[in-house]
Amino acid sequence: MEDFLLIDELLADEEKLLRDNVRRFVQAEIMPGIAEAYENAHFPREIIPRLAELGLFGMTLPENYGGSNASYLAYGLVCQELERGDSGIRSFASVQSSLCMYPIFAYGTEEQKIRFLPAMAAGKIIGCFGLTEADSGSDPASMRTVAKKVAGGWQLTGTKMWITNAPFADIAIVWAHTEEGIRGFIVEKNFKGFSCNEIKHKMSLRASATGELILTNCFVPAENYLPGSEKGLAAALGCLSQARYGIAWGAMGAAMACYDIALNYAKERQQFNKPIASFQLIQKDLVDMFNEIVKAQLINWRVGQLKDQGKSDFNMISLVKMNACREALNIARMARNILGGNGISLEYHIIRHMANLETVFTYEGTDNIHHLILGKHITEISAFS
Ligand code: TGC
Ligand code: FAD
Repeated sequence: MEDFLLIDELLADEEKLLRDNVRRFVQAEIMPGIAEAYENAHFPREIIPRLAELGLFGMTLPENYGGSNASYLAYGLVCQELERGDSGIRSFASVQSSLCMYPIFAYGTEEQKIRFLPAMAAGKIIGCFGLTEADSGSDPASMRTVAKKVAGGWQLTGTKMWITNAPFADIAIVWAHTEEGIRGFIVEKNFKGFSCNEIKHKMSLRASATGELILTNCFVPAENYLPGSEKGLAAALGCLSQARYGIAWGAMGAAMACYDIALNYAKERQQFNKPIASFQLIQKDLVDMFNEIVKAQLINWRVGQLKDQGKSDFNMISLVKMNACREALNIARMARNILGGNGISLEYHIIRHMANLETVFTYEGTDNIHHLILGKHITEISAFS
């Protein structure tokens, strides 16, 4: 995908350097094995130390917590390049950084930050984020998991569903109802009454491990409570804003991969004794894909710039997540069609991106939910229920 509107001129040298390093890493160390990992429904855990070495976990956090004070533009570019490889690889990094390290940094005690963040930045402690339940997805306020105050801490009971990284996570950021409202807890995998079942038979995000968390009178010591989560549901949703921002860039990474494959294929594939790229209807499809990628790159960049200036809000992030996921899914579908029968083979990667993007369209707030978040913003009327 060419830099049609010279976005590189809007990026700092260190942002471009990091982007190019991650792009090379994905090309050299992810692409060779990703089709097989996807087919075998396997997350390649051997890449975790390499992602840590590249400094990709908690990169926007201060250095004393294992981060590198990187910009949110840099974080967006990293998500774009990881997802140009596979949405499952980017999801792993999103959850570790935005959904697990971020709440400890934003809502945790100094002890929790020192204990967990540097180890998570090094990839030595892996996190997962337990908000969704089987009967509570778009409406997390209706969650049933409860945390009861007991001597020395809390007793958590409930289940969480569709939790990325859960099958091998060391800690889970679990959200539960308390008498004062929804609060966040750091639940460690060896806590009594805490277990996880892996979710099998996914036909999307197969190179990502997903699980169900089961908490049965699970004791969580007081020192594992996130005091800053007293904002209630807003605390959990604040983590989502972090992840959703990265997803807007990531989904476009998958879209760029699909566009590049389709453009090169269309210039090579001969039908009726000429390249299919010479047919008007194919050129129309390629231009429509190109057009949406160029537009998404600009709004993603602007929201990243505003986020770095502390001027972004969750409505802006809803818009870029909604736009990117919808357009990336359309682009993947159009690219799959350009490849004809070859488009359904994992060998050409597009069908894997297309299936993955169905998850990305749904998680972190479905397309409908982001329409309603923005609907509430422009009309000042909540239409969720
Ligand atoms: P509502 O009254 O709208 O909001 C309650 C309070 O929260 C505040 N708020 C936010 N704060 C920060 N960031 C956001 N994104 C926020 N959205 C809302 C809001 O200002 C309010 O604050 P206050 O101070 O007035 O109390 O609550 P509602 O129940 O009417 O609607 C909220 C709704 C529907 C927008 C929210 O529940 C929602 O976003 N639902 C979608 C659930 C979702 O996105 N789940 C994702 C789970 S995690 C996941 O999928 C990880 S996938 C792996 C990966 O990321 O790679
Ligand atoms: P529902 O909320 O039941 O929605 C079903 C349909 O109804 C959707 O089309 C939705 O848009 C629509 N709908 C719902 N409410 C409304 C409304 N008010 N108006 C109009 N339409 C509406 N969650 C986590 O907490 N942590 C994770 O790590 C995580 N990882 C995930 C990984 C994968 C692979 C998947 C598939 C999901 C993951 N999720 C995770 C869960 C994800 O966030 C939820 O699936 C998502 O929030 C949607 O909730 P739901 O699946 O219950 O669908």
